[in-house]
Amino acid sequence: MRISLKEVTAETETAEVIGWVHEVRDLGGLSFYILRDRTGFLQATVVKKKAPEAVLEAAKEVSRESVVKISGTVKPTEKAPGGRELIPDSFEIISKAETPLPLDVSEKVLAEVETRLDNRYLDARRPKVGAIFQIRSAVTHGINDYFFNNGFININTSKIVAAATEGGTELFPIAYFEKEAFLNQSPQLYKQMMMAAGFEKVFEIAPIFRAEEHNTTRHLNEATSIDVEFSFADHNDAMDLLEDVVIAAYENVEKNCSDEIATLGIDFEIPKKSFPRISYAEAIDIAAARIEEDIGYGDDLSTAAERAIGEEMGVHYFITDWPTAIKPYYAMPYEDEPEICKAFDMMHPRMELSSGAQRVHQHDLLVEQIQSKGLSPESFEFYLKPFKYGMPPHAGWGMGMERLIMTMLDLPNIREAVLFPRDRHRVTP
Ligand code: ATP
Ligand code: AMO
Repeated sequence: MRISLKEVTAETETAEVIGWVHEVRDLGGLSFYILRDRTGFLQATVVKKKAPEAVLEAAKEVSRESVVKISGTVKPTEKAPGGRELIPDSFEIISKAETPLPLDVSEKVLAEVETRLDNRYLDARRPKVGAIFQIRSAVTHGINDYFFNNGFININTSKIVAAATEGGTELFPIAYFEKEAFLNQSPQLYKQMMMAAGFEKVFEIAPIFRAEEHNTTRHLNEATSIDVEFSFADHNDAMDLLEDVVIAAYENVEKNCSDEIATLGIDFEIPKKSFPRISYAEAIDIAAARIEEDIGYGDDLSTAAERAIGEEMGVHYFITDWPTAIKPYYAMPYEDEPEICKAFDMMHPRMELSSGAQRVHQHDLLVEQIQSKGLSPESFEFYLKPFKYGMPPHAGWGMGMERLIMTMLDLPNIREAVLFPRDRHRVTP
């Protein structure tokens, strides 16, 4: 029976394995085949004078990245990776790889990102790339577990919608029979409507679509958003929950991905509660003192400003109490100071990771806020109606999965954190 390469140890007597041929080294009388699967490497050693004829034939014919099935005896040796080698009795080429390869999987230095993404199936064979997606899977698992263990209901909302939710970024229009329709920028309106439905605590991990014009290393046109909404909660509860979810994600990676962390060679530290919280006004003061740029109260935080504040604040921190004017209409203004709202961003020195807020739950105030953003309440009718028939107070946030992974693993480009990125120039593979 086939076992994984990691399961073959120096104590194993015989083994049958299937893997890709990562490297071939022919020393004349001896040849080495470094096999690879998702669990690791194993050296198969063919001694020309001793090997059966059929083994010699297959070994001669095989090319790198072919899939092979080898069975034989295992011997301990200091000279091979993992302290053992496999001496084949049988060597079968299951699927031969053509030469030359579009991308050299064994090369230590990664190729250009475009070449890698064009050949993602080969790129993802590299242990360093595979490790990112094993870790991403553990992050999803840890976050799902956290939500399920804490009474949240998993929901799925439509990605085909009739209106924008997040002002600012552009929408992707789609051909939808006779109607005007778009790809959803955020499940914002739908998760809030489920508060009116009495679901109390909901979450969704799903794609969001944003027609970001520019190609940057932290924007995608299709991203994965971790969205949450819960009732009888304010912005402080939402920030507490966000801290717990981020920590749960890191903890699950630490628990299950020690090999992958070692493969990536990164420092991995679980963030500690509580993340510092500063107001927007304090953040502006920090930025103004540190950067050349002219920056004042009421301005959006530029990338340079975010960096400067990050230097002062450390790895994860919150910026709270934003001017109502620069946050979306659904953010709740303070009763006694309505020009400031109960919105927050969770930051990392490299970028924003999440935005959230306590929401406006009063129908008339919401209409007013929609109008004050220059939007028309008529186009939000389906959203506004639930606010007339018993909408509880509620809060929530959205966090970009790729940005979480990118900052967790110190990846230089957000494209590294998604299997098949969509950007301005890329819709394939
Ligand atoms: P989000 O848009 O999801 O809130 P973000 O990190 O994109 O998150 P923004 O408020 O859009 O945050 O942008 C923060 C700053 O980053 C902007 O002031 C701008 O300087 C820069 N920026 C944002 N989007 C782009 C872009 N598409 N291209 C270049 N720079 C951008
Ligand atoms: P916001 O627009 O800030 O808020 O988005 C939330 C988070 O989603 C991620 N994100 C992106 N990641 C990669 N590429 C993009 N183009 C992109 N756009 C957004 C970021 C960002 O912090 N409805 C609110 C959330 C809420 O209040 O619940 C919203 O969408 O990590």
